[in-house]
Amino acid sequence: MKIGRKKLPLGNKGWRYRTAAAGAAAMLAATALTTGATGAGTAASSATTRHAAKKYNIVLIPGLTTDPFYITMGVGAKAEAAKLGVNLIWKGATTWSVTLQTPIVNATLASHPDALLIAPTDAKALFNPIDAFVKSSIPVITVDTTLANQSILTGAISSDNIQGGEAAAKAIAAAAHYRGAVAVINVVKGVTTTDLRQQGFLQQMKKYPHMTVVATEYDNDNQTTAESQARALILAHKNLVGIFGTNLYSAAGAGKGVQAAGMKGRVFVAGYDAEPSEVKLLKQGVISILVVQNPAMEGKLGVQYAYDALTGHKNLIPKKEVLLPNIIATTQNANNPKISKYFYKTKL
Ligand code: T6T
Repeated sequence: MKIGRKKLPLGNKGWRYRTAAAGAAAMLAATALTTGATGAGTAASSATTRHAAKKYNIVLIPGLTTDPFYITMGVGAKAEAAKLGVNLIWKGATTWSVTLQTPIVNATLASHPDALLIAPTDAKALFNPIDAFVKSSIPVITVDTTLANQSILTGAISSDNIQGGEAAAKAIAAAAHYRGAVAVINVVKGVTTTDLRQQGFLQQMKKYPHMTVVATEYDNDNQTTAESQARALILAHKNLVGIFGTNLYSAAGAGKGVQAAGMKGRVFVAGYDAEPSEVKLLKQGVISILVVQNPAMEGKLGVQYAYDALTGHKNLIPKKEVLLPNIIATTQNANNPKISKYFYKTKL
């Protein structure tokens, strides 16, 4: 799957291509960068050259710094930053926490970066801290999670979370022959990505008259909690046939819980993301499907859009949130390099 600068996925509405004018502007910028050293150029290209001479500081604040999903995003962002000649500063809390992320965001504003890329840990609570950047004329682009009110943002990039939730529901339903009880293990309410995944899952489940959703748990992004919740769900619901773990920790915990209870093949796990322990459970058949995202591309596009905003090419940034397609990994295709190349990295 190739997602370049020309072809951009936009929500469920298909793809939007950059216009010829936008493409020409991008080429002009690229030319200006290369011709700048020789001193050639028109007024437009010399303006771009002036911009390019400045080493921009772009800060990336992930949901948490220890999560392979965000680490993979950081890898993509760093590579793009190196290509464009900007500094990428990576900082954040080591756990998913509004209380810990907020002061980091505030301290970042005090350091006056040129642009901010951020995965807000809450759709509403982070609005004011982010708005303070916008009020200081610092462009903000959300990556992965976003704000409930996106009007202040320069750009937003995520995955198709509704589609991912639906795919999880379809996989569990098919494995269980469209009968039985299912449960969701989610992170915490108020997170745009995981709220939408749950929504997609629940709306798809409604289509199966012989299936019921018996519980929705919240693990606060803690794998051990998710594992205990999975074990408790198995004990409480004798007809349980599936669990949907809406992110990496929820899915890995659900898988471990099912494995520990000896319920592999009877309780099907559909999960999100693809760090090594989840991939191992997938290959063992404990997890049936993983909805894998493309965080490296999210990081790459985030840096590109920040650069576009800083170099006078805001017109190149899609106005609507960009939703990247998911990759569906299954026990059967997990060793296929076309799928496994999307599995997450654990080091920046
Ligand atoms: O699933 C990703 C991310 O998309 C979500 O917003 C939060 O959880 C993860 O980082 C995985 O742990």
